[in-house]
Amino acid sequence: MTDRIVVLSDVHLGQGGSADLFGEDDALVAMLEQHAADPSVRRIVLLGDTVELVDEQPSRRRGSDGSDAAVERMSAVWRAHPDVLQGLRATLRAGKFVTVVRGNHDAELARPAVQAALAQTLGAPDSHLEVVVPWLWHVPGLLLAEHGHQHHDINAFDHILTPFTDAAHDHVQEPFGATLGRLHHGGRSPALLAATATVAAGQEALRMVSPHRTRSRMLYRRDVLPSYALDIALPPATVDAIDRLTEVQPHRVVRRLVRQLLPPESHGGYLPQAAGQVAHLLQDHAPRFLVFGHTHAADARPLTEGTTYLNTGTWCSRGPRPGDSSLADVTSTWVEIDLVDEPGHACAKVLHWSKAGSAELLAEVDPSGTVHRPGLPRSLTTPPAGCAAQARALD
Ligand SMILES: [Mn+2]
Repeated sequence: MTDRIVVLSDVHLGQGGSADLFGEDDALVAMLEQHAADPSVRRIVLLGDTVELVDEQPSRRRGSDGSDAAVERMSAVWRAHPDVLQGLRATLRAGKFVTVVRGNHDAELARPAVQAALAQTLGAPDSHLEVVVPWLWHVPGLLLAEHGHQHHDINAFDHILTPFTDAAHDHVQEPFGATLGRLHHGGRSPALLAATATVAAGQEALRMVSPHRTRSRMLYRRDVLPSYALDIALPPATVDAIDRLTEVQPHRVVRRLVRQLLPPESHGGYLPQAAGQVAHLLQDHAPRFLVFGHTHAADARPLTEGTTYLNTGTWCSRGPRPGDSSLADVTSTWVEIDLVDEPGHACAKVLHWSKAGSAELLAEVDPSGTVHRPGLPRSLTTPPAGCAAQARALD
């Protein structure tokens, strides 16, 4: 029988109200119900940014507050989306494994109190629930999955496995991207925004070259990464190389900032590019699939011989930027990976949940690694007038 892994990400479940990016409760619940009832499905993976724990309101100070506040934010999320919570509980009750991977918007899941609250809310203790994978989720030969923000120069953490800024672990680092997001929500004039952002980027660049950061990065690589690598069945030298690949340099932050101040453009190409570098670093350990979220651009692209880039896309209202995906620019997407006999011949699909309430195929990866794009699903080929941009991005 087929052993299917379902991966979705970037649900961005918020606290309701106008700032909440998620409004597809009924669709997501229907999609979860379909998978809970499917005997082929073994596991659901929530690949980061599942709950929105970053508050972009300008009134908030930079840096996170205590565990109690983070737990309260998550409780407010479940109060705003009770059906989704019930859908996840029902998935576990149906005997499916559920794995939660941290993203940059739910980095506070690193706090033990927030993890415990999530486990309790979902109905744990339950041996089928895995909270929380801090960075890489590895099934040797088959897949290596991560949220993807470590490859994004404004959203990478200095130490993703221990994202705290103090010894007592009271404060979780906030990536520079969240600071920029807050500036954009502040209602500043373009000129004032540019000036404020430039000052913030200068401060960030100084922080990056500080002796304190240099030393903490060195200690992290020496004391934390090697045992983690063994835990996830990868060679320590490989995990160290992936960590160095994601190390942010000050000039990249400044370059990003300049682009940020210009009109929006396609920017998601960095992730398939980083995936290619990761595949190269993995060498003989390269699995069939490297799976990411974060860019909100559902995708399937061949990387190297035998390894394919997959992106789960998003379920929130902030869809992909034009050109970021080689498929359609749509939301409500996910990835399915089917292990039929051995990992080397696994297949994958990228799917979209249609407005009519059914799964539609966006791309398929066959056992030889060839990516097939069947063309736009019927529900997407006749967009209403004014929505032509939605149907543009097939190559
Ligand atoms: Mn993200």
